Amino acid sequence: MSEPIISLDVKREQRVPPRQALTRKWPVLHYGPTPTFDRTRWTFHVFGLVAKPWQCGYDEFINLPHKQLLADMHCVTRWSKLDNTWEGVGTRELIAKVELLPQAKFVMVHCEHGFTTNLPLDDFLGEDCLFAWRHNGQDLEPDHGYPLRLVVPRLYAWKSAKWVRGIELMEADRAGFWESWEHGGYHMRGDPWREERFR
Ligand SMILES: Nc1nc2c(c(=O)[nH]1)N[C@H]1C(S)=C(S)[C@@H](COP(=O)(O)O)O[C@H]1N2
Ligand SMILES: [Mo]
Repeated sequence: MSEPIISLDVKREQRVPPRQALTRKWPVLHYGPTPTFDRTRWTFHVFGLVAKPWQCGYDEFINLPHKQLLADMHCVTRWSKLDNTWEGVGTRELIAKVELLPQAKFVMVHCEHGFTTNLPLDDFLGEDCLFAWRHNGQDLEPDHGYPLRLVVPRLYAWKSAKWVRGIELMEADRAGFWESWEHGGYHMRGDPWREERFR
């Protein structure tokens, strides 16, 4: 496998965004129960503004070309965990499987139990964004997103959705779970360096 991608945040002189505190432990944070995983029934879907929807099973997904990443993680509840190594499939690698329609500008990430999160397509396609199932050399614990989570290191960690099952390409932005007014009105983009916590 090639050398790990180093997220741009890791190269900053000051690595902790405003009003964040470092943690060495790895907190578990999510809404609802941790889902169970049935490898034979798991599917991943790419749909919305693509020329043709695409889907695959778990073995096919994890056999797409891998990449490694070194990145920091910043939760909007004010903890930051530095120096995580992740292994998985780059978001660009996945998108290469479909033909995006030119109107596609935003992504809705769809997860188990109906959890969703939205982000701009350009952020989703960062070179440091991947769908991961390994962290610091081990398979992820189910609580941290096994069998598959998204990692978008340059946005607050609620965009790094756990237990991902598909993505939807959209023309207009739409609020996901934490972004909805009902669940707090978290920011549509969520850049920790600009403290985009709420909208
Ligand atoms: N499916 C799902 N993914 C989620 C969440 C969630 O509620 N559901 N919470 C997010 C939040 S707020 C954070 S900080 C990170 C935490 O990841 P961790 O539990 O592995 O530390 O997961 C994100 N991914
Ligand atoms: Mo979070």
